[in-house]
Amino acid sequence: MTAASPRVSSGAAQRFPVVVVGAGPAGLTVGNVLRAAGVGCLVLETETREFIERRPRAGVIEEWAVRGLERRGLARSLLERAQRHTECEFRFAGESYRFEYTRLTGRHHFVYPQQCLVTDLVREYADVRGGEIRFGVRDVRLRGLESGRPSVSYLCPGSGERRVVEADFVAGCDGARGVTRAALPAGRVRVACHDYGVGWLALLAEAPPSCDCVVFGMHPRGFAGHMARGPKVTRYYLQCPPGDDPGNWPHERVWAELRERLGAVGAPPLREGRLIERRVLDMHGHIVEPMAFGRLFLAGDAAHLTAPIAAKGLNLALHDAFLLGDGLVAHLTGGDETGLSGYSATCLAQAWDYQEFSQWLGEVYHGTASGDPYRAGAARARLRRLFASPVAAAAFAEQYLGARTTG
Ligand code: RFL
Repeated sequence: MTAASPRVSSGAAQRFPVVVVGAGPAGLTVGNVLRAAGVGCLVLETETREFIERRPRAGVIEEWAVRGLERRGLARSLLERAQRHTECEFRFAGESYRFEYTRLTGRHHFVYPQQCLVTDLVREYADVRGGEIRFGVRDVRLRGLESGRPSVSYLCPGSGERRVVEADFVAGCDGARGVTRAALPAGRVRVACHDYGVGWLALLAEAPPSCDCVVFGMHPRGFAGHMARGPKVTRYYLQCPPGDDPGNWPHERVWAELRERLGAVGAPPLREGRLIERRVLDMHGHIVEPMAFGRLFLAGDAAHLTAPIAAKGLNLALHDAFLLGDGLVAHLTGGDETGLSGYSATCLAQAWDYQEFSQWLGEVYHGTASGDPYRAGAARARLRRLFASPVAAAAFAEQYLGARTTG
């Protein structure tokens, strides 16, 4: 061993039926499903518990996903505390247009901050169902995925020792910047990417919502969005150049742009507040095909990154996690391989459906400010159709609210 290489733990490798890499919504849901069925499981996470329980991200959760959590005993707090949203508003050319999707479909959205869901899922997994989770791990590596005995190793946060854990299966739930995706050999995987060519300045304001629903502003200066996150915190988005520096967006400029882009006749004034998050997200998406290799199954953002345009990423992560959790339980407790063998194809159908809708909606949001009169005209036509054609409205509502397309 060289001086630079970490010490390998002297004890025998530990063994768990499933090692889950990543404690986001996907990994924690898989872990909870496994623990509920009495299946042994270890979750590895690079961050601390405090960090993941405070990391703000998504907020819009689709009704089928909440019902899926509820069926698995994971939605108690969410159902008590989440807001129900029944309509959204489009603002363009100085006018506002309400889109009442619950009236059309009978279904609604739940609004519940992702960090609250993660907090609930960690508590249930670790404190209630007795699942093991190791925080702060470093340099996670996967081996032997094509063998019947894969292993995952990592560096311990305290000692710097490398620990090896053997498993029957590995769930790669480590998000878009994780390591498990890279374990799929280059010749056996295809990554399909889409770059929207724009950035979004993602903002969290310490201010109550300015409207009783989600608002989308299509403006020649760029898209702007308003989404409640709770009674005292609101998420806003401003389209900006990709790679823009958040430092270019001081408080006054942010609120002036939001007022301009979300302005409409009769619209209530924006309720301004301190900006507690300000980051630029480059809008792009990708899908990894297939989502499984040997004993490794990818779930959530590790397999498919969906730009937050249509608020689909968390929902897709839950979709995968339900199927993967159920498939692993069926295999490990009853030898039934059906769920795992169909896992990748079923998840990919759903992921492509949501990617396509995000692309369609992205053009509605960004066409107006594209500088291309053709794209701007087409975006206006899409918007007009939503309010002129009941069939177009029903189709939009179905996709906006989301549904499991398969399974
Ligand atoms: P996550 O949540 O990224 O969790 C992955 C976890 O893995 C850890 N990790 C590792 N652990 C061990 N070893 C490694 N090598 C590791 N590398 C990373 C990470 O620390 C993390 O804890 O992935 P998951 O579980 O797949 O969940 C996906 C969702 O988080 C994501 O799709 C959504 O947040 C996307 N998204 C939205 N989705 C919605 O459905 N509705 C929304 O309203 C919505 N709004 C958003 C969003 C994403 C946003 N950002 C920041 C990209 C708003 C924003 C601003």
